[in-house]
Formats: sequence, structure tokens, C-alpha cells
Amino acid sequence: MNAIFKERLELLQQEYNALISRKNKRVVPGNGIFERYEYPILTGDHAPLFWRYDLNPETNPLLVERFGIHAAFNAGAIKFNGKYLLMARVEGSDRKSFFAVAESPNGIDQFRFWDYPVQLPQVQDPETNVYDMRLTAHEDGWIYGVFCAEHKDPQAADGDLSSAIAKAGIVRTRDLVKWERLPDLVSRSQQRNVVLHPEFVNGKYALYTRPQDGFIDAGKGGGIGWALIDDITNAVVKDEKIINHRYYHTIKEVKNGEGPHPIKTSKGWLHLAHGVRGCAAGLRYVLYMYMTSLNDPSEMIAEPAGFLMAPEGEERVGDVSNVLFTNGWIADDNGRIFLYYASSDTRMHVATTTVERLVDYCLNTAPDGYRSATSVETLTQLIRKNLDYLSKQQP
Ligand code: BGC
Ligand code: BMA
Repeated sequence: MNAIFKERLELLQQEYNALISRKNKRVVPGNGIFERYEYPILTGDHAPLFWRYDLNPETNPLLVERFGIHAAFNAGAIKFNGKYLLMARVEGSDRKSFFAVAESPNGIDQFRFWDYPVQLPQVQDPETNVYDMRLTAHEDGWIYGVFCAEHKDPQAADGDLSSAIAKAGIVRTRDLVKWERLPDLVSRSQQRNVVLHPEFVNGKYALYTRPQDGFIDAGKGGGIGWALIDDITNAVVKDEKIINHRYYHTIKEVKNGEGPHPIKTSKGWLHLAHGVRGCAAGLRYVLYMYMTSLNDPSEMIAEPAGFLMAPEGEERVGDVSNVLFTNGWIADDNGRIFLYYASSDTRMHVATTTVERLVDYCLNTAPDGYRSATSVETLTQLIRKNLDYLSKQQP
């Protein structure tokens, strides 16, 4: 082993070990609804050295990188055998993304990738790129992964190498190692952000969908849709209704999409989603919440105004800046929630909260009145209530 190789390997190992074993710190006091953590929990740098380097000094005497791992973001999440698992979208420097599982003992730090990325079985008409998998442990006993499978638009004009078509790919597994690929979801429109509901509804599988007219533009479509599916092994969207709409001058004016599958609580289903608006800096992605009824998961019962989380600090900057995106959260039996979110298509973060706090947030935050004057009215009521209360406290 030559000196360069040895020295570089030592430095790389030191840096990697320090990153993987770094303890995370909760940022307090926060807004009471959730707490952020100081450090990102998963990044491109978390990729094992044996993914990035040929570690044989004979074939790589200078120890240069052989496979660039650029980012780890938009992860699905699941608790499995007592471990907190993320199904990350890992992106190489070649811009292809793929799925890989990272595991943590506590959900907030020490995330470590499994040795191999997911070996995703291919369909007959193979996609170019895959991303944003939602994991659902369904009551049928399988763990499903629903993800975006992207193809070049066959109708794109000559020279247009950007137009694409988004479909929902479906896989299932028992162990998160061996995957069975089912046919892609059949739907009239493009589909990204498709999520499988964990329970049967009227004996059928239920999907949250996101019908769009175009790849980027919602057009006349958009909104979070709901569709019941007869056969998940040949999934076809027949009827789709919009359960969460887009509105003018809101955080989800341009588009929105379901995050991970909703969490069941005694007061209803807790939903986490992303909303997008356009601005001079491009598209701005934030996270928001809503709740639906236990009797009918497609019936809205509450939606607080505005965002739950928007990009802050270093979260604002990355490959696609000004983006928070989520497709994974884990609810522990004790009611603790680990909300996993990605910033700017670059890295993963965690925020912690509880079922109780999120239900309180959803049921006791005023809904959007859609006008400045209605917001002032809501704020004025709170101020009046507080000042009235505080004045009575004085001696
Ligand atoms: C990117 C996604 C993005 C989508 C729409 C895809 O090509 O990989 O990250 O959400 O385009 O902008
Ligand atoms: C999308 C998503 C994400 C991504 C976001 C911002 O439409 O599906 O993959 O985080 O755009 O680029």
C-alpha cells in the first residue's frame, strides 16, 4: 500500500466514522408543534466508502473516487424489527437516483446505509429514473413501496431532451431486501406522489394520487386525489376524486401532493403533504397538514392555514433550493412521531413531535380564510382573547 493511499484512507475513514457516530441535538424551544434537530441525518457523505471507492491499492493506487454519491433525500420511512429505517432517494453524480435503506437505532442519528442499494426489478417498459418511495405496511401483510418511475416523453419534439412522463411504480416485500415488482399504476393522467393507504377501505386498496395534466404543470388537474383499487397486482385508477384542493394565493397554489401515508389517531387520520407555489426564485415547496375522518379517510375534517414547515437556514440551499419535501414519518406506539423531511433535494432531516401535538395543531389552528382581511380577523381574535385574559391576571 503506498503512502498516498494509506494517508487518504485514514482521513476518509476518520471523517466517515465521525459523521456516522455524531449525536444529534434537539433545537428548543421551537414552536411547540415539533422540534427540529441541529444536524441533517442522512447525506451523500453517509454513503459507505466501499460504495464510492475501489479500496484495492493495486487497482486504485491514488485512492480516487470511482462512483460519486451526491445526495440522499426524499426518504420513505418505516419501523422494522425495532429499527428506524429510511428508504432514501440516493443520487449519484450521474443524476440517476436509486433507493437504498439506511438504519438507525433511535430515529434521530447514527443512520447507516445497508451494504447494497435496493435491487429494483424492472418492468417491460423500463423507466429512466426512480425516486420518492412511500412505504406502507399494509394490513394485507405486505410492505409496499410506491414510487415515481420517470420516462422520457416519447412525444417530445426533436431536440427536447427534458419532457418526461411520470408514472407510479409499485413493489412489495416482506423483508425490505427481496422485492417483487407489480405492474405500474394505470391511470389516465401522469402520476407522481402516489401513496398507499395502510388499511382496506370497503374491501379495496386505497391510493392517494396526484393527477396532473403535464409533468410539471398541474394544468386543470392537481390536488390530492383518492382512488379505490380492486386489484393491487394490476392496479387501475378508475374513479378519482380530489380530497385536498389547490387554492389561489396559498402555499399550494401551483401543486400539492400527499407525503407519507396518514397516521391513524382517535380523532381522525393525520395527513402530511407538500404544497408548492411559484415565485421569482422558482418553485417553493413547504410542508402542510390536514386531517380526515376515521369513518371515511377521504373526508376532510380539518386543515390549518398555511405551512407546518418551510425551509430555514441551510435547508434553503441545495441542488433545488427553497424546497422541503416529505415522504416518510414514523409513529411509535407511545405516540412519538419522527417526521422525516428533505431539504432542497440534497439531504435528510428529522423533526420530532407527538400524535397529541399534531392533532392539537390540526384541530386548533384556524383554517385559511383565503384573504388578508380574514387573516387579520383571526389574528385579532387571538390578540383580544390574550389581552383580555392577561388584563384579568393583573393584581
Ligand atoms: C426530478 C424530480 C422532480 C421532477 C419535477 C424530476 O426529473 O428528478 O426531483 O420532482 O423532475 O420537477
Ligand atoms: C418534485 C418531487 C421531488 C422533489 C421536488 C423538488 O416534484 O417529486 O422529487 O423534491 O420536485 O425538486
